[in-house]
Amino acid sequence: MTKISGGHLVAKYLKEAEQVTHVFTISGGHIESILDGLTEYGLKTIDVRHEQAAAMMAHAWSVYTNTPGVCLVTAGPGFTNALTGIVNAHLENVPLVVLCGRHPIRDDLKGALQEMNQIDMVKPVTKWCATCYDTRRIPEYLAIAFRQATMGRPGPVFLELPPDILFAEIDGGSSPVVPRRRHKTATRPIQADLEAAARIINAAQKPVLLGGTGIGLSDCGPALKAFVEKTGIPFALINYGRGVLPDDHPLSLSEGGFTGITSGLPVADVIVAVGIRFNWVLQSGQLFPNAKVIRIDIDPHELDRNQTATVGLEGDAGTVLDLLLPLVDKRDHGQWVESFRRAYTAFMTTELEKRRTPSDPIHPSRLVAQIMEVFGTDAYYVADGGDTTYYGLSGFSSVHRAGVQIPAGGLLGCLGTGIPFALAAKLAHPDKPVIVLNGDGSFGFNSMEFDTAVRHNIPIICVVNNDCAWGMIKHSQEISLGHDRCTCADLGMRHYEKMVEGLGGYGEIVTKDEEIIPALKRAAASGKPACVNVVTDPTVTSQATILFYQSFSEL
Ligand SMILES: Cc1ncc(C[n+]2csc(CCOP(=O)(O)OP(=O)(O)O)c2C)c(N)n1
Repeated sequence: MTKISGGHLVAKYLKEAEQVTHVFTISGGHIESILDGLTEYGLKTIDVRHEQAAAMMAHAWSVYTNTPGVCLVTAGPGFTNALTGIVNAHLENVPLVVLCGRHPIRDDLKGALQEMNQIDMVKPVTKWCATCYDTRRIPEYLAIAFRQATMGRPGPVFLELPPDILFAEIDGGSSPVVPRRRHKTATRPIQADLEAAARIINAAQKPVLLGGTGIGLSDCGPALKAFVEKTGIPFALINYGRGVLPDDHPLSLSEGGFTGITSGLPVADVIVAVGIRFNWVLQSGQLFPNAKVIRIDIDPHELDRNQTATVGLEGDAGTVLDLLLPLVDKRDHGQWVESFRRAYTAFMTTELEKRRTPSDPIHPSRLVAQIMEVFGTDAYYVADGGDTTYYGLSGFSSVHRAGVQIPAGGLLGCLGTGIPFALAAKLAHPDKPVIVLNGDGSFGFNSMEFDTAVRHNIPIICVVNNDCAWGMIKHSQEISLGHDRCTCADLGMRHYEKMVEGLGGYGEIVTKDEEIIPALKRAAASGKPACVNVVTDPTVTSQATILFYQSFSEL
């Protein structure tokens, strides 16, 4: 009978049972057998320059493809470097599968190279973690890992694979790889709760639907469309729910940006919250003190977290919306939608004016508008930074699912996520432009991944919103400590475009408004991974910074 090594068995399982096509990784001796298996079975390896980026790219792959992303890292430092990416996926409920090397079992407690207790360290930030001790059981462990990552409320999982079991060979037939059965959750709310929710929706005068990652992971576009169009409820989608229905849908409130949306919520009388957590982003639910709240979530613990639901409906977002559909009335909330829009349009007047008007020095809002002018809504946008994320979120718009992502604005608030997200977006959608707007500070964390982009020919366009500072921090220090006491907040002018050029990409510096569009067009035409380094007004402070500072000063 033909023999197969543990490492090859891992690759065989990924390919045949899970149809995995891409694995994000950095090599290491402990995992060599898996890497060789990936070659043997024809999986594409995207080898990066820092394991943090491998974890973040695999996380983003889950977001852009709705299939679990896989990252493979070596023992010890490979593991610790990936940890930030794992925590980020944990806080965002993303189905990330982390395969990790480990010191040999036979060397436990001997002081082996890269020996450390990875499991205890990763346990609090994963849905499931384990060590596989038997080559024959590799397919079984992997099946558990994928099930745990994807079923119910998704999350990252961690499987440690020691070299003793990876290099060992077994009879090929003794550990068959069978496709994993996919089960969709069948949890459904009781009928009385569905009817109570429908009564509230049917009586609403000023309802708003807020959708989050649960909508994105449920991928329930048709159910959501049918529900909002029958009930006439205007909606706002954030996080990985963004774009499940396009921003240009007549009932979408996305054009107001998040600040616009929050400005209208205090007068709402009913909030239908679907797959969205009431965390700091929604000010723990305090944004809508006067509303009855219907909360729909796959995790029952979320239904009353931070604010008791008027009615809580446990289940998959799409399934629950389908169940509600026959119970709700056909309504037209046209007047309410218009008054909501008028409220945020007035609120945004200055911002809209800034977008239209050439500026010197360049205003970040104008920069975002010029980027939109070139690439339009048929593109994928990522923003990363502090103030930069505020401008990106309010100015970018896309017709695609997850077409506008602000991964640094998640619960971990993790700078450096932008370039890995953009690379994964381009791998998942090679025929669409992918633009990442980076703060100059956050650019530094994963900018070496431009080497990955060049080696693998992943032509993203990175626009650096270069204010020569850790802007959000600098501006909050200016407000709280004074202009003369800012600490660790300045970066100075750096030619990031030359760095990208040095790595084999395309680079340009821009200092004048009229240069922005031609530079972006040349960057796109180069067909290379590109960096357009735009020097922007260092004095501009975003609304987000002011709110952020206020939230601390109120402590
Ligand atoms: C990994 C990480 N380190 C530090 C911070 C703290 N932090 C939040 S905003 C910010 C400044 C971001 O500066 P930049 O990326 O240049 O964007 P800007 O605010 O200038 O748009 C920092 C350092 C963080 N959120 N994440």
